[in-house]
Amino acid sequence: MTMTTLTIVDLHSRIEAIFRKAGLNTLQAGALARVIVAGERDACKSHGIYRIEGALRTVKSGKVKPDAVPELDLNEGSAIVKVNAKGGFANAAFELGLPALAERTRRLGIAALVINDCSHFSALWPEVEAVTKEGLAGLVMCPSYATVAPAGGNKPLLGTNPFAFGWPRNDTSPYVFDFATSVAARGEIELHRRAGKQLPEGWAIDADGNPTTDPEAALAGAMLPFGGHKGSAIGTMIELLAGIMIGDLTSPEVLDYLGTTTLAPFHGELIIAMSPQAFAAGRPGDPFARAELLFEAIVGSGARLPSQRRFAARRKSETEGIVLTAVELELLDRLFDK
Ligand code: NDP
Ligand code: PYC
Repeated sequence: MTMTTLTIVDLHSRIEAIFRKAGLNTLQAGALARVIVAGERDACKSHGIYRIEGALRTVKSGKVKPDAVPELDLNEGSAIVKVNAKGGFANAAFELGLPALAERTRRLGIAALVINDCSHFSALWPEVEAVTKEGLAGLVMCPSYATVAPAGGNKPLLGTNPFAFGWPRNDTSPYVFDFATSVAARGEIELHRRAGKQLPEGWAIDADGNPTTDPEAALAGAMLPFGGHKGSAIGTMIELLAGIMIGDLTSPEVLDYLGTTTLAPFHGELIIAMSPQAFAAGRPGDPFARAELLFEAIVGSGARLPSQRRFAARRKSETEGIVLTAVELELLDRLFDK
């Protein structure tokens, strides 16, 4: 297979140009290009360039505003900072709200950023990593659309509801995990379908509620939560906190609103930031030093830390560039010419 290597900057320019040509303003196009390039750079294909087509489809459908300018509500005196995405993509709204979230967290020890009225299709680790760059721990979550059956149920009522956590570390990459609360992200099912590959067992049920390894049948049926009733409960918590509590749509409501899973979901997002020093104040030991002992013990036991694969891929891309297949390059050309 022919492969082409692009620099991170070149790939960013190409993706940004596709979005600008599709009518996105510079705020929206820049933020989307950053997150999609980050997916390719870190070898997270399920949220890389394959997502561009869906984003463009969503623009064309009118279910996202390509020229939205998000609005920040500082909500002074409160621990809750809000950004209304004004119908645009979540990424530009997050970039707008992050400095206020960081400032508020440093002041109060804990604060939250609520994003409302946004279209969201990306991975959460870029956001939780941005929180750790501020020296803060973070939790990020959002609903999606109803494609996951609760454990023991046979109807898709929950989203794939991603959940990410980050802990800052001195002089090294942060501790970050970020996963769908379904067995796998829906993007993974779609990538299996495109590659003509069967799914591993235990990922999905068909429209009649029977276990299936056929990606088509899984897309027509329901995905399963990770960890049985435990993942199901965490997925439900995300519907409550990042849907109902923030006055935004839950996954079934998103599906009703869109009428399809072929467009990027439209809902809200919740980001909670915490200052480890503020929480540990007055207690023995430095929280960051103590965390390092825990990480050392985990790695020393033979396990790897989450995101280590991703950070290794990032280091490689930063030195060697991002390798794309001929099919991926053709996709970029086709999307620009559309
Ligand atoms: P994965 O199962 O691929 O990975 C989940 C996390 O676990 C990663 O942090 C990964 O680190 C880590 N991990 C994997 N294997 C190991 C291991 N052996 N030991 C330690 N850690 C490990 O994630 P999903 O497929 O569930 O989700 C993929 C992406 O999809 C996420 O980024 C999520 O945000 C996104 N998503 C977005 C949605 C949305 O609505 N916007 C909906 C659902 C998912 P590493 O990367 O280093 O392997
Ligand atoms: O991969 O499950 C997923 C997903 C849904 C919305 C965005 N990503």
